[in-house]
Amino acid sequence: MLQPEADVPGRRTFEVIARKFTFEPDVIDVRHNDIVRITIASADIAHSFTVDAYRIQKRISPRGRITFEFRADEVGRFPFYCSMRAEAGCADMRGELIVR
Ligand SMILES: [Cu+2]
Repeated sequence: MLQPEADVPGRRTFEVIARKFTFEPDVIDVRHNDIVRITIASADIAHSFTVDAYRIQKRISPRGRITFEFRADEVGRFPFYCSMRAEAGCADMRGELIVR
């Protein structure tokens, strides 16, 4: 019998709100090799969720939401940020992915 996805060992699920000009939460803290599922919803304009070290570059439409998954296969502390520049404040949207 299939388990609900949230019950799969090693899967971590996060809901992130992107809004002018923050991510909430701004820390995503996981264990090495967790499968990390992130849903990001924009409360206003288009934003991105970008983690260079993990080659993640996701665009969220105005008031849109996206879900994606990756394996946290590299240990460390990795900045994430919004790469959109239509509004200057997006340059201040920063957070940290921590893989322990
Ligand atoms: Cu932004």
